[in-house]
Formats: sequence, C-alpha cells, structure tokens
Amino acid sequence: MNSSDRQKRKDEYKATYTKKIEEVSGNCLADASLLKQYQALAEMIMEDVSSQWAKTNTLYNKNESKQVYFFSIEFLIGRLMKSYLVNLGIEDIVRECSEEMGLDYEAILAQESDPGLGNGGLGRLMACYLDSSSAMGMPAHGNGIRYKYGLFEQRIINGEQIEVADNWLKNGYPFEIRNPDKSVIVKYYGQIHAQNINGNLTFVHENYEPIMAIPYDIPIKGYHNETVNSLRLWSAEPLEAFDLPTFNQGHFLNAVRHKSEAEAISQILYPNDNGFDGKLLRLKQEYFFVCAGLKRIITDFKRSNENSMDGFSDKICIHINDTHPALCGPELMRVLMDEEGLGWDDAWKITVAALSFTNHTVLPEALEKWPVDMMNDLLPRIYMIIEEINRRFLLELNTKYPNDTPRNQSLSIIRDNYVHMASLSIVSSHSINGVAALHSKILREETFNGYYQVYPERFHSVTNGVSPRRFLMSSNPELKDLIDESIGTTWHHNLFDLKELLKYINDPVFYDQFNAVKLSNKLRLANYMANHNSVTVDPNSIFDIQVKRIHEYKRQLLNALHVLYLYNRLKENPNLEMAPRTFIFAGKAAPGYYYAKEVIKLITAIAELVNNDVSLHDKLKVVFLANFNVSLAEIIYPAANISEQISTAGKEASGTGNMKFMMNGAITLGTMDGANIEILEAVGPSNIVTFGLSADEVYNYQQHGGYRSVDIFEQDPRIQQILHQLVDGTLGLGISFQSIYDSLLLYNDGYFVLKDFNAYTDAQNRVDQLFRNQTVWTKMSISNVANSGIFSSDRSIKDYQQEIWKII
Ligand code: GLS
Repeated sequence: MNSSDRQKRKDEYKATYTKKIEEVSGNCLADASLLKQYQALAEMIMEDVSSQWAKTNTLYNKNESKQVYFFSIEFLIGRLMKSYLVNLGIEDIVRECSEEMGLDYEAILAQESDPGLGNGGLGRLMACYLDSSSAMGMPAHGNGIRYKYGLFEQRIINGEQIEVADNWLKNGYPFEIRNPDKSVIVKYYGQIHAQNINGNLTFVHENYEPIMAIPYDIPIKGYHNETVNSLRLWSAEPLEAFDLPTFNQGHFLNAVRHKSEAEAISQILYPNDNGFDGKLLRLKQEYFFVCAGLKRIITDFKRSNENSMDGFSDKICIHINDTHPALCGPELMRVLMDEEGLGWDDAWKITVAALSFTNHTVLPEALEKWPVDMMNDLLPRIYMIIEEINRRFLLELNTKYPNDTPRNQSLSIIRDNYVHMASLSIVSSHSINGVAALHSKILREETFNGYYQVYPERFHSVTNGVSPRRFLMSSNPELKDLIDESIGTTWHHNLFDLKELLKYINDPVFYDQFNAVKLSNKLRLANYMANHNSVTVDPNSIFDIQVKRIHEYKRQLLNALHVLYLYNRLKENPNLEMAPRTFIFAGKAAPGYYYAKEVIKLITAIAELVNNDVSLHDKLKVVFLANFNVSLAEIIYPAANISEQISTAGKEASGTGNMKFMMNGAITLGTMDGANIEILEAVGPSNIVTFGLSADEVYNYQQHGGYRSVDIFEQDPRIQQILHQLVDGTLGLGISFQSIYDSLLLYNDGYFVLKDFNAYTDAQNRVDQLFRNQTVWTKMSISNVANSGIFSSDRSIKDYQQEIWKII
C-alpha cells in the first residue's frame, strides 16, 4: 500500500470508528468508556469478517471439499481481537489510528475477556489447529461446548491458591453469533423399545428428557486470506423456560428447576487437566456436544447432497480430540441406523471411515471409563450400540486369536463393568495417533499395545505444533519486526524459512538487536511482576521459567527444591559466582488436587524466604504469577531465557509450551520427554540442555523396582538439608510440607524427583556457565528461533491432511 492509500485507509477507519462508537454507546468518542471503545472495534471487525465468512460457507455448502470437524470438550482460544486484526492485515493501521485519536490501544484490547474454555495444552492445541487450518485455507471447524463459566480464575492469597468463578460472558461476547434456528434436541434417560415395522427392527426412544442445544458460532479468520472457518460451541437450554402447570399451582421453584438442570450441562468446564473424575454431569456434557454437533453436520451434508448420506465419509472427517468425544462412534451409528435407515455393516463402514482419534495422555488416572449402569441409564440407546460394537469386536478378536480369552478380554471395550473410552475410540476410528514421536511409540508398545497388534495400520504419529501467528508475530512484535527486517516475510507463510536467520549466527550487530528485543520483553514482564507481585527483579538476570498446569509428573517440585538448594549455597557462600537468576512459575492446580496445591504453597513460601533475604544481594528471586492463562502466557514466553520442561520421562505426551518458548528464543532445559526430544533434534545438542532418566529407565524402575529414594537421601547431604527444611520451619513459622516430604521418602518418590536431582543441578550449572558467555548464549538463542519452523501448527495440520484425513 502506498502512503496516500494508507492515509486514505486511516481516514476511513477513523471516520467509521467514530460513527460506530456513537452507535454502540450513544456517546461521542471523547465520552465513550473503554468497554464501548472495545465493543465498537469488535463490531467493526465482525462486519469485516462476516462477508468473508458467508462466502466461505457458501463455498463449503457445495460439498466440494472435504470438511474436517474437531470434536473437543475444550477450545482454549484466548483473546481474539488482536488475532482478527493481525489476520485481517490491519493491526498496524488500527494501532496507529487509535494512538492518533488519543486512545489507549492496549487498554482497549485488554477489555476483552480471555475465554478460559480449556484447561491447558489439549484445549489450546485445538485453538492453534483452527488458526492454522484457516491460515492454510483448509476447511476445518471446531465443535465444543459454550461453557458459561470457563476455567476458574486463580488468586494467590497468603501463598495459597483460591479459585474464583470465571464469568467471562458478563459483558457479552462480541465475536459469537447465536443461531437458535440451528438448535438440536438432545435426549437423555428413558427407555428403548424395539418395534418391528414391516419386517424391519427399529428402536424407539421413549420417556426421554429433552434438552435444547443452541449453537453459537465464532468465526476463525485465516491469516491474510479469505478463509473464515467456524468454531461452533453449544449451549444447553430447556425446551420451555418453565413448567407452566407447576408454576400455576404455585410451585415456583419447582417450575424453574428444570431450567437450571438443563442449563447445568453447559454451565462449567471441569477443571482437571490430565485427570478424570467420573461425574454424571460430565458424561452429559460429552454426549451433549457430540449429539448436537453430529446432527448439524449430517443435516447440512444431506441438504447439499440431495438428501442422501452417500459419500459422507469421503467428504466429512470427524476428529476426536482425546476420548471426551468418543461417543461420536456410537452416536453416528445411531443416527445412521435409527434415523437414516442403514444396516449395521453399512453404518459401521461409514463410521470408521469418518472417525479419527488423537490420544493426548498416557497417565492411567486420565483414561476415561464410565460405569456401565451410568451409561446405560443416561444413554440407553447409545449403550445398546456400544454393547453391539463390543460384541462384534470380540468376535473379530476370537477369529484372529482363537482361544486366547485373557488377551481378548483385556481388550474388551466393556470390562470390569466399565465402558473404556479409549478402547471405544480405537475400535471405531480408522486412525489413532499420538502427539509426539516418543508418545506414539509408548502408545504402540505399552498403553495400546494390544490394539496395535490387532490394527497396526491404524496407528500414526503427529507431533503437535503451535500457532506462530499468536505465539510469535502477535505476542512478540519486536522480534517479528527484527526477523522481517533481516530475512523478509516469507516465514509468515512458511515457518521453516526462519532458518534464514542462521546467516546471522556470527553477526555481532544482529546479536545486539536480538538481545535488545529480549531485554525489552523481559522489562515488560519485570514490570508486570512489579505491579502484580510487588517484586523487583533484575532484567539482566536469567529468566528461568516454568509455566504450565501444576502436576506431580511435571515436577515443579524438582525446580522448587533446586531453588532451595541454590539458596542454601548462596547462604553458605554469599560470593558464589553465578549469574543472577529469576525463577518464575505460573500455573493452576485442579481445585481438588491437594498435592498440587501444596506445591504452589511451597513455591510461594520459598519466594517469601528468598525475596526477603537481603544477604543474597538480589542474585536470586522467585516469583509465582497468579492466574496463568493465554493472555499472561503471551507476555511470558517472549521474556524467557530458560524454558523448564522437566517432566518425568515418558509422562508428558508432547508439551506445547516447550515449542512456544523455543520460538521466542528460550533455551530448553528438559528431560528426554515428549516433544523435547524433537526440539533436541531440531536445534542440535549444543543448543539445548538435557538431563535425567530416560523413558525406558523410568519404565524399567516402574515395572521391575530397583529404585529406593531413601538411598539417595542417605547419600546426599544437599538433599537431606532441603528435605529437612520442608518440615523444620525454615519456610515459615509453623509451616510444614509434610505431605511432600512423605511423598519423596515414605512413598518412594513416584515421579523420580530425588533420582533426577543430581542430574538436574548439574544441568542448571551448565545453564549458568553458558549464560555467562553471552556470545554463546545468544547463538543458542538465535538457533532456537531459527530452527523452530517444524513446530508450527501449520506443519502439524499438513501432517494430519496427508497421513490421516487424506486430503492431499
Ligand atoms: C495434554 C498433554 O498433557 C500435553 O503433553 C500435550 O501437549 C497436550 C496436547 O496434545 O495434551 N493432555 C492433556 O490431557 N492435557 C494436555 O495438555
């Protein structure tokens, strides 16, 4: 755009925006509140996006291209306003105009609530995949639940996590469109009657409880193109607001009870990451968005396919994001048989061909299994179909492995009186994939080995990826500008082109520019910490960051114990030569996860101890940032020097934070787990610091024993000292972390924290040495950015297209 066109564009923008402000607020610009300024901009964005959205939908309605639908119980989309502006290519214009009009652009953006419709990596991955699909002009949509309350807001009070409801819809949400004309009725409970109509057995569902599912659609705009895909989130409502006869009899509360029971289904996101708690309401949620989503897809498909289901699985991919949407299998069977009149075999062929499944965890406590009675009671027809799927699967097994009853029983979808959702997903999908090479190998060789032997061709691997639009271009604009100036902009469309940066790997001028960007991002985070935690940190210190859900397997404890050890070393020798460090933590603990909450308490107690000890001369600081969410993450990743990825090997399926840090130039300090292994392959061993037990070693200890944490304790005085400090009052008068102490010693340290402690402290020493050589460090950091192309979610989507959905 030349400068006069640009000026024209800006003048137009200012005029339209001023008018829009009047429309939404009834005030002129000077008197409009920040909220109204935000709402006006949001309306303008929706106007811009919606014509492209309509065009995209018209194209898709012709059924010419294959459509992918991600079924996921979580979509952690983050704030969308900036993302729309970036993708529309007008972010700089809007920012400049806002400044010229005397408005606070950042404050306007901050008016948007951050929809916490996911717990962590699993939900965020879906948002990145939607972003990438649109960027690549590929038809892919999301299908999930519009929770009224997202993941709780975390406050830290007296060092402890307190949960507060996340009322993200309180000011409305301008980027969604409610489509009551596309509502679907979802049926729960009741009885099934088989009827013989003209020789055909049909199943009639009677006495069910109907719930209305109303879709809200959010446009997912592609980067600098015309594609706008859809994220459809379903909200539960009663068929009638209240029961009139009951109301007329004066039973007012009873009359509205049905309403609140219906609404409960989409009221709240279960706050567990990598965990399963088996609540009836959760099962209702799982069926709710599966049933509603499939019904709409089928209706739309048939409308543009002469009312026929022919070719359905050639045109539609139903992708099951972990097992929460596993009922897609039996539900699709139900619709195909009971509503479309197909026989079992034809219906089954379509179902398996349409469905694909991604597993996201191998933690046994996270694998879903529902009691048979609960499933049968709530979803009687679905349960019948699951029984039949299982019966036929067991027959198939018996043919394949005659007389091998123990093996066949261990693979049964229904066993020990539970419906096993991973088994159901594997049997009813044509593809099963893990999310990193190691994870996929563990699925094949351990977790799902029995199924792998039956269906080896179904098993695939697609390493996760993250959106470079959100986690580099938009959240680290200074780095984006520097990269653009240095290597041009082709990397915007092909992240592998970041490799071009390697030509600056020995260029001191580039080093200075690169380091200036990092420092500026560190200052921004330092400011945030000063404002929110009242802690002053040295921006030149190593920003050593671990941000993710708090979980034993992620081992925030290992990090915290090392901080305590470093503190002890500094107390012993105040002149200890070391680069100053700022250890930064953030992450939520599931509200019912006592141990994880104790870990938060421990970190904040260590922070109290360390930050108030003047004898350390500011060499060490510890900060726990409250309420980790997508918006906060966007401030954190660009500011990191060290990315802590220290899970017990074999437990973290992939990790995606590791990729976001890398893209922003942080050096990974990690175990050989999940995608860390692929980060090592991408950057080479001199640009990463790895340590610790391998997944095989962990597996062997778990299977065959041979590890005694007490032995390590007895041999290592450093460990004796820090473990005593957990319980001797060092961390606050009367404060004792007995449960943590016991888990490490009495219960033999199930996550190998003590076993890896020595390797970890060695690795941390290496980090210190490397950082003190600024040339080496800068080289490492540039290499990380340059080699991060493979972790773009665009690459992941391409892999899915080729390997799984067979689109190209
Ligand atoms: C998770 C895994 O724990 C992560 O390792 C993975 O990166 C993510 C996306 O695949 O999925 N599984 C889960 O239940 N929560 C996750 O974040």
